[in-house]
Amino acid sequence: MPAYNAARTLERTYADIPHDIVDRIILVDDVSRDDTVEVARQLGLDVIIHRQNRGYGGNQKTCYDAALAAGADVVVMLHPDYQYDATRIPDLIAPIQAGDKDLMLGSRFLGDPIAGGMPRWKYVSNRFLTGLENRAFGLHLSEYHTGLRAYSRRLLEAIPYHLNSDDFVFDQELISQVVAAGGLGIGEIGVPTRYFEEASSVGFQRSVVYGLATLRVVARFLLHRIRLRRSPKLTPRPPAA
Ligand SMILES: Nc1nc2c(ncn2[C@@H]2O[C@H](COP(=O)(O)OP(=O)(O)O)[C@@H](O)[C@H]2O)c(=O)[nH]1
Ligand SMILES: [Mg+2]
Repeated sequence: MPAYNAARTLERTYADIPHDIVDRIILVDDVSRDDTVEVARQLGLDVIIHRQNRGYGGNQKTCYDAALAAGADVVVMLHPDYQYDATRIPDLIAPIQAGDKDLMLGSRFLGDPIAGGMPRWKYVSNRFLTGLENRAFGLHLSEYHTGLRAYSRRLLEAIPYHLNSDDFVFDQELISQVVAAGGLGIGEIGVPTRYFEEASSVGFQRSVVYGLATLRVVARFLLHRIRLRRSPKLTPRPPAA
């Protein structure tokens, strides 16, 4: 769980995690201004604290490093803001456990995001970016912007995610890396949409920045694929000896 000011939602999020199949819960705190760390410790989570705020992508880098070091076979990324239904984790990871997929996304767009409270402007921009990314990446996903994802160990070992942005666009860069690597299966399951005050801090201005950064990810991917400009980010790591 990449956490930033999640004290008010962490306990609820934690309670929904299926503890029979999740061996370990790692929370990385990105210098929250609330009691996220205290709540996480009370719940018995493995807490890692950033000394400086690094952003959402920088937070995930620490999360995945820690999960790989802990020996994880399957890694689930879950926002601690109770926006995503953690009870769906078994269904989310089943295709990875079966060896069929390496990346699984919990998609709100297989249901009705507007009925779940997604603001209309977020719905429209999500649809637009998703359409564009599908065409560029040659995929048929229903959304790219979810906060519930699962990865196989071999994916995280192959993808040079440390080279990615420390900001929100990290998530989009990672998907472009998975496509560029080839041979990694991508799938999705439907999850409910939940919007409420604590679940969403990203406003219009940051969303525009995020949208433009996503366009840059797509452009970089296309230039790399037609071999006009090679990107180190999109070059998989060699397997560990
Ligand atoms: N590390 C870090 N995480 C952040 C920051 N801002 C938001 N987040 C996290 O990023 C995730 C998505 O942010 P959120 O406000 O829920 O976005 P939205 O649900 O898409 O509107 C949440 O889990 C937040 O805790 C930040 O400045 N640093
Ligand atoms: Mg949220």
